[in-house]
Amino acid sequence: MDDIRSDPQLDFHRRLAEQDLAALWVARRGVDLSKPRSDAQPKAWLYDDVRPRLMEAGDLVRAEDAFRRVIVLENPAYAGEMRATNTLYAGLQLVLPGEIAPCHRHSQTAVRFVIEGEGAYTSVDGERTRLHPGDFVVTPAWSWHDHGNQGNEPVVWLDGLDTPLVGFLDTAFRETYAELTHPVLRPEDDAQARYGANMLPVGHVPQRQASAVMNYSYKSSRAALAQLAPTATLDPADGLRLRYSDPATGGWPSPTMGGFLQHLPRGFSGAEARMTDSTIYVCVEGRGRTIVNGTSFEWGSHDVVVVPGWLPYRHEATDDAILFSLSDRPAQQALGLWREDKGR
Ligand code: GTQ
Repeated sequence: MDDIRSDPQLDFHRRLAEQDLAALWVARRGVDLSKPRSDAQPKAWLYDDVRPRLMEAGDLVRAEDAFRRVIVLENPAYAGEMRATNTLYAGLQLVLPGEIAPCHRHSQTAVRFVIEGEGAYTSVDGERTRLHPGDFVVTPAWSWHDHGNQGNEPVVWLDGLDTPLVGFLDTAFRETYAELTHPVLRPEDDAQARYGANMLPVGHVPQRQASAVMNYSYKSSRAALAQLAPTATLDPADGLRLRYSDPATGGWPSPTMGGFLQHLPRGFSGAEARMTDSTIYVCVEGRGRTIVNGTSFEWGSHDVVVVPGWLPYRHEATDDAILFSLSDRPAQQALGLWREDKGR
């Protein structure tokens, strides 16, 4: 009976394919449509393993020639695709003393989290900000930006870009600036004074979908966590977790990517949770592990862990720990798609 039935069906499917058509009930057979299943794999990179490669790159290419001297963190599920998660790109960028990463702009948004080194700046549309370890910096979509290291030690930061998402939407544009650097148009950290002091210029109207401030200093974010930690009510899964916000709107620092800084007290053993946003964690201080879908990833300072969307994760801290993270939650929330499951 089966053969008699399947033969006409096979012929039907072949004829559909010839007309660029397909039968939905066949394509979806056996697929669990009840929840997301990311192709991305949970993955960790230890800084001690990656840093030597980054320094090798420093010997091999100059920042000016490479445009951006970055070692990309590629999810093994997307080999060759420059994706850390389904939607996010991540890389470690090195700028050596005296170097300049030339000015350009693109429709992708970039966020930076400074890993090590003093003496570098980044410039956004002619305003510079000095980078210190732990600073969270936003380079809005289509803003001119260059980076320079005027100090005497290597400076490394994590770049997070929405490149895979922007690519998926076929909205990638890029332009190179005519000069190596953008002219300086405003005093250093002007935005910090105008927007970052819990005040706003009277009549301020946001000019673009990006944070009014460029640089969220580790000094102030870390101080907030330190002040709150002793009395904070901890989230069972995420401990004390704060998000970086645009002071002019209260919203996310960019339409596509959000940033977080969290404190997990020594001995913290988190409840399991899952969220639809895909998250890239960087340990800033302390030690611990994150168990993602049953696999345990140990982390210490500067190590990176990727948690794909909707995979169960839980954090444990063996020392007082500070974790930075970035995710695509703003994009998901803007589209009304974001969900979390904290088992409550
Ligand atoms: O600093 O502008 O890691 O354009 C990848 C692409 C950094 C940047 C990256 C970029 C940049």
